[in-house]
Amino acid sequence: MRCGWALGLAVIVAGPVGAQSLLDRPPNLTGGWVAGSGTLQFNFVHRFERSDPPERKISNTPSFLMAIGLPMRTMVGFTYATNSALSPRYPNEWEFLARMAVFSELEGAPLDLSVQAGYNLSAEGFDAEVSVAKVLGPVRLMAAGRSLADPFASGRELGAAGGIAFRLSRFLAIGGDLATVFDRPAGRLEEAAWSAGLHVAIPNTPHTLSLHATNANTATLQGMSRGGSDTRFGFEFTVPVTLARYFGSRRAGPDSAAPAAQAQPAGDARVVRATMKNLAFIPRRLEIVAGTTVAWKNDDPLDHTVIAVDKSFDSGLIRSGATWHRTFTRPGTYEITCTPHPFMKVTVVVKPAP
Ligand SMILES: [Cu+2]
Repeated sequence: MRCGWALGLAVIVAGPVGAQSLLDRPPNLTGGWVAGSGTLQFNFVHRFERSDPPERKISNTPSFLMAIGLPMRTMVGFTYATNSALSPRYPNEWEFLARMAVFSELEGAPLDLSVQAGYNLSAEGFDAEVSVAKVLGPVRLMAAGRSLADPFASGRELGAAGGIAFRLSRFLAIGGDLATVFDRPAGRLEEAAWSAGLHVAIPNTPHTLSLHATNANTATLQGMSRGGSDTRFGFEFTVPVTLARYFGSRRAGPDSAAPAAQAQPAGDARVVRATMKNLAFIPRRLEIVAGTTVAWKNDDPLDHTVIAVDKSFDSGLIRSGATWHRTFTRPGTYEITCTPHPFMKVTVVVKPAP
């Protein structure tokens, strides 16, 4: 199949679970997700391929991503794949990467824009990607442009990718993508890369699971851009580990990229909307005037609470998808946390009404 100029249309599922959720992206696109600040992210991709008869040998291709979320919506880490076919005689593929979500729809930008740069030891060169994503109802659309080191020569290759994911429910999404490099040298066996998957959020956990089919091999930028002639079946499992809970909780502090939300201008509707997402209150600091109602929506696939540290109020369990309101009538500073996740913190500063 020759897909010379095929340029994917990228779409993935919009959703409550957040950027590192597999419900927000198809199997071979990152969607520009970054781990939350202070979160160690471990993603495990495992793919299987069966050889022709009579052997029918099953070959496994695992890719492990280990990354740490930093402030400013930045993440650094590596992907390691043990059965890479990217470069002859180099089955252990390492990619060291840094990714930044420059603009985020969650924080008011019209779309998500992310950049990634890294070095692939197997291709012996630098790879980079710029990706955009846009949520349209239950759909998240995504497109990416890539500049890749050529693992067979000293040149560079430009590529593009796109995908679609569609949110069927809070716990279920389907997604697919297409990626290719342009001007592939004649005689190269590789094809456009494709994937299709069913993605599940495991209820009451921060984990998501992808069950998918693809002709791509490893989960590096290189691996996701190059398809083969065989279809592989596999899964991905995501494990965010919130390190912030093991360090002084105060240090989790306001995310410098997330300005404190301001109270609505005076009027009847003094309601400030906030969310609980990716095991964090967003925003982490609210400044309001007395009489303002804060509406916290639980956008995670698990239950949270909104409880004052001094126990002066307690929402009780707020189910996934539910919203809880509280009107703050007395000026003061309220330190708030979540009972099952005490590392979640939000500060509400209530100023006297003018
Ligand atoms: Cu919680």
